[in-house]
Amino acid sequence: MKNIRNFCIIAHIDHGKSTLADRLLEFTQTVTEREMQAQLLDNMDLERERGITIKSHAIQMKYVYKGEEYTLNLIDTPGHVDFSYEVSRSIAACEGALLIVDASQGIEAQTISNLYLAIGQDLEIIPVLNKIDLPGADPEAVSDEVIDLIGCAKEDIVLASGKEGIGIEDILNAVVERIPAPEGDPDAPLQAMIFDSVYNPFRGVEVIFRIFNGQIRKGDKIKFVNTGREYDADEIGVLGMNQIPQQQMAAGNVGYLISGIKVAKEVKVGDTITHVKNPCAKAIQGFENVKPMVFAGIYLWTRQSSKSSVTPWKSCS
Ligand SMILES: Nc1nc2c(ncn2[C@@H]2O[C@H](COP(=O)(O)OP(=O)(O)OP(=O)(O)O)[C@@H](O)[C@H]2O)c(=O)[nH]1
Ligand SMILES: [Mg+2]
Repeated sequence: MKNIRNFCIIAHIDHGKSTLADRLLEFTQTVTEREMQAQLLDNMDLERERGITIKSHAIQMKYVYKGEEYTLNLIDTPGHVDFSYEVSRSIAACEGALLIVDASQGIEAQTISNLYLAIGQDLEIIPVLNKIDLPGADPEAVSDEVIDLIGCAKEDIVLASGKEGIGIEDILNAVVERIPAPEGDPDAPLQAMIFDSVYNPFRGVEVIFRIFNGQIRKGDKIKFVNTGREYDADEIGVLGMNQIPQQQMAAGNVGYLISGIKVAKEVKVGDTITHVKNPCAKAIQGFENVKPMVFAGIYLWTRQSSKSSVTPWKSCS
């Protein structure tokens, strides 16, 4: 577990999250040159048509840092305010977040509300100034805005351009160095949180989960705590460019589960997966209180916008 990092990418709409995710996938050779296309994780038809992210997308990368291999589970999130709920689910599955800010636009409403969601879940925040290649970029002024907002040091801010591939290695190194490894007990009863689901017409509903405690094996009899429904774990695995089936997965990891569920409504995001025998004592908490955080974020942003100075929030490190 000490070599796992779970992080999401959050920002205001269009500040370049998905493009930066492309560069991370390229740099870590998760995708080949042949497979690469712009905003690769935006794989829904509607996303490609509109050029925006609608659903969160999780993908696993391997990264070697100082001679050690790390497993990085990245979750790209949508920036549009209509999809804040998506973001909140992803945040609950992570220990850290890349907070992307467009260096020509500066901090915007969703920068703040997504930041507050992340802080609400106690995530380590890595601020990234993106699009520094743009002629209108003003990294100095926008750095000051970021420092005012989160109270970090200037050195904590990573300068990047997803378009030009600037700062990509710095981001990966910061992920490994600054985001804590997941905690959890692999020997405890299984406790995993569903943070997304995808309907596949051939395989049924694919449940995307994060394991907090315990282990899950292919073929296990499992139960969703809130709905009380029981299933067989027909297939489990990690999410690379394609799904990579596994025999067993343990605390700290992120993956998918296929268990013959045909109806999307049976899967409740935020629900806890456990074993039928030896179930965990309680469902995972900390999910239901994230929505009020969005409103708190928007409220505070409105207040801050009408004042000239911003209250520092929390140190980045
Ligand atoms: N000049 C420049 N343009 C960029 C950079 N990164 C992204 N873009 C452009 O900005 C636009 C938005 O990029 P996306 O990566 O889709 O942004 P996003 O934050 O994922 O957007 P949503 O998921 O819809 O919120 C696209 O036209 C990108 O080509 C960059 O570093 N420099
Ligand atoms: Mg996107």
